[in-house]
Amino acid sequence: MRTYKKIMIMGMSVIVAQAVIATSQAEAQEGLFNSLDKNQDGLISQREAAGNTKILENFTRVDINEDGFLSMDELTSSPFLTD
Ligand SMILES: [Ca+2]
Ligand SMILES: [Ca+2]
Repeated sequence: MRTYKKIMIMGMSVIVAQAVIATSQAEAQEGLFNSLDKNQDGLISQREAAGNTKILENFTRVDINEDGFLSMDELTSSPFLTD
């Protein structure tokens, strides 16, 4: 029974740690988004993306709805920008 409890606690710690990592990544991307969105219209244009090589290189792939701008959702859900 004690072993079972230990395993439960270990498992829960892993889940909590993963949630913390996921949250900090999302926060980092939000911070990145806000710093790139110079005119603060809630979208990143190709010109604004010029400040970040990684985003610029993946711009067309991150721009899921192909409107020529990156929204916060497109940026945070993109698999191309994670390290
Ligand atoms: Ca903008
Ligand atoms: Ca878009």
